[in-house]
Amino acid sequence: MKATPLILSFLALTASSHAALITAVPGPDDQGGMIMPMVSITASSGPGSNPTAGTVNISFSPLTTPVLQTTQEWVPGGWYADTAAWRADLGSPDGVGGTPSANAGSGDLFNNQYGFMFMSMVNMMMANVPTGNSLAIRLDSISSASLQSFNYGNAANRWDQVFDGVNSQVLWNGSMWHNYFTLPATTPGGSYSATFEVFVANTPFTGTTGFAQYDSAALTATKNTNFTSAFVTYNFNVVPEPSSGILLVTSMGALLIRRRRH
Ligand SMILES: [Cu+2]
Repeated sequence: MKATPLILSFLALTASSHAALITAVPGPDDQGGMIMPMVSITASSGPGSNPTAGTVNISFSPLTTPVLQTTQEWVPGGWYADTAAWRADLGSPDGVGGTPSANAGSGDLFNNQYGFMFMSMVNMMMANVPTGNSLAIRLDSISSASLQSFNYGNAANRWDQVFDGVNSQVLWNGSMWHNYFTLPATTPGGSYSATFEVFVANTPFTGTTGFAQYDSAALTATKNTNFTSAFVTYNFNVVPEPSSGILLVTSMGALLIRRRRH
């Protein structure tokens, strides 16, 4: 068997995915599903109450570890509008997956399977967030300064960096919030993590940027020390990218095996 038809078949396979504009950043449904820590408050004043003291709890037992990947890996052939706020970070480099130069970006790896979620179910003995207070999330530690986080809003064309360094924080309105995490395209394979503290802040939520508030009032909000806080660690994996040479050999090998079986 000559190699030429194999190479032609391989080229035909790689060209079969056609480039297309994608109007939303790939989300948990594209990435393998949501993974959500459940935040609640218990208080001696009882479930459903407006408590003056209590404990923040986080229930979290993830079965899988999210993988940060490129847009091309989530949606082969996809690219973003040149005006999309996330295009410069998440867009593929010029020509990759058919990405036009005007729509190109730095090809960051990303994932937003993790989503903070607050519950106040009375029959599960959960109390409410105290009136005039709000929940807050503070970045406690991070394995790499390159692991960045963003608040995304599709309709508002919003892609705002949040948790810009250890001790940076947001106020959170308790709605399910799937903030994005990114790493540069050149990130080596391995494990990455970020640990957050969830606490009750002395400040009401007044945000206009979605479920998270990160204006100066939010960044300087103080803890209501009558409530014990809780911590959660998000773990991520980056799968080392095989060189294109290895990819070619593997694909040709797979083709060869398939042909021999027929
Ligand atoms: Cu969710």
